[in-house]
Amino acid sequence: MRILFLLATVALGWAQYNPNTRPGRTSIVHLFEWSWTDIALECERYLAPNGFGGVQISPPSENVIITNPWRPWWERYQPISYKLCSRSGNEDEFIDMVTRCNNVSVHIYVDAVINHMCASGLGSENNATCGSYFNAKTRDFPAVPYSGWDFNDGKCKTGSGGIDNYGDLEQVRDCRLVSLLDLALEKDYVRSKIAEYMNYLIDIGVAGFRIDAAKHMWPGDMKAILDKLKDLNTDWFSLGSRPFIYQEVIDLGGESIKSSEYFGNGRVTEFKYGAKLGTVIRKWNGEKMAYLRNWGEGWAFMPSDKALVFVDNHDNQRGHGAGGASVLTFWDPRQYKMATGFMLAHPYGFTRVMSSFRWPRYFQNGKDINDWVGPPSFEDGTTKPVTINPDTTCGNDWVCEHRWRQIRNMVIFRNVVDGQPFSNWWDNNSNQVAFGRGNKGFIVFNNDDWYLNVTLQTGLPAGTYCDVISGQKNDDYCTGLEIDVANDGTANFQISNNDEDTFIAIHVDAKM
Ligand code: AAO
Repeated sequence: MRILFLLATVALGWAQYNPNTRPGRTSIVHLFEWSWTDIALECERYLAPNGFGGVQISPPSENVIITNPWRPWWERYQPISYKLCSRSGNEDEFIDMVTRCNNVSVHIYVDAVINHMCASGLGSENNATCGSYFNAKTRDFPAVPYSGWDFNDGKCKTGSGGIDNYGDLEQVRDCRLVSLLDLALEKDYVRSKIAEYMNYLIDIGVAGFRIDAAKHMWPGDMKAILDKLKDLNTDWFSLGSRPFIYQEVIDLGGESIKSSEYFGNGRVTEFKYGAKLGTVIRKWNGEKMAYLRNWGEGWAFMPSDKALVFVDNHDNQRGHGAGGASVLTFWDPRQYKMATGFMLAHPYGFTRVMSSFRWPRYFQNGKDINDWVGPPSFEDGTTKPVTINPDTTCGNDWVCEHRWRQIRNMVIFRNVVDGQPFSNWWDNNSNQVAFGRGNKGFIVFNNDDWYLNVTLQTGLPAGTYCDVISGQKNDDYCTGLEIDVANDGTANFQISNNDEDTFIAIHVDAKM
């Protein structure tokens, strides 16, 4: 009995770090602002066949409708209730998406906005996406229900009621983040309402949660909520599986709150990753790719098995949140592909690929004044569908980075090399670097302003391999460069700094 109990607690503690992706599928993609209908289709037609493990979706809960500015993407971070209707679709569509994605082993990860409700100044003149009545001024959210007792108004000690100083951890957790009504998470009633919402999603079949604004919640309060969560739905997950938890905590150093305070609850977003990788690929501050030799914990990042990593996210690709100007996005495609390729080849962390929409970016005094613009939509505010072009890219201003050949093929690369050690590092002491993953894959980058021509130990079995960056192996045919690995495992690589993509990746599943 005692052993059983021990086993159960060990399993419980561990499972929260486990992404619950199907074995051999090692990445998820954030389909930012996609509709549930489009995500269901994408799971079936693209994500499953290409080895994606899951999808992070935009918040599914009811939110306030903001009309000034017109339907900003960020209205979805202002909940009104935990009913499932939003710009992405209604409850039936949500259930259909989760079912269809799970049926092809692509799992759904919900962005859970549980730290707060909407902005404090909104009143009954405002509408919400399911039509629920609310009045933020009187703290009235009858569709949950929450009332004045359920917020931290009395607990926050700043004069403004908001967070004025990120150096003061009590403010960060007890006061309002950008004026959003801060829930009193020490109350069992509030915890239970949130757990009820999350358990409903678990029953539908979701595999885990991104915990929005986790830094603004006391780790112990969050643990109390997580302890109320059920195991995953056994229609798709093995008995006793726990929801995957990754917490949005921005810790670039220099503030009082540390990522490590949250490790007891699950994984944590490693924001240093994208900020630093962007700096290196851009060659800012004297950085060079040769320094990536000890990438990961060697760069003072959190332990790999606690980290959720990404090149950019929906905030910092448009100047929100943190990371700064160094963060690479689809707007710099050549460098972005290199950064994403590096991330997906490197063993550190659990990887999330970003998939964006295009907006009319417009800088004034260094700030993008259109950083609020919502997803491609019709005049009435309905989100436009993701159309697919004959060349498999997306239309209607959906960027679909996850469909770019180089990125999609690196998602597959990561699956092929899963579990293999980081090996055979080489660099030219500048921006030409290479490394392998055991005897399964090898990647070479040329981010210098000159030609690369070098013979390297790849660790791979002898044979001819198809480069999955310039092309890919289709049946017996390679549409890109071919690389010959000799009997001793060495191969010659040549990359011009003027090539469309200045990196080459080969793996055993693309052997001719
Ligand atoms: C909108 C309006 C606001 C308005 C509000 C209410 O923009 O003007 O007051 O409505 O009417 C999103 C949008 C917000 C939006 C909100 C609600 O981004 O603009 O507000 O929806 O609609 C902090 C949080 C982090 C948060 C991030 C945006 O810690 O949790 O801000 N991200 C999540 C979501 C995000 C969402 C929310 C949370 C809210 O991903 O989409 O907001 O649900 C420092 C701190 C960070 C802090 C940043 C930004 O960062 O460390 O914790 O993030 O500041 O305030 C250097 C430092 C770095 C520092 C950075 C920026 O890089 O090293 O630490 O500078 O100063």
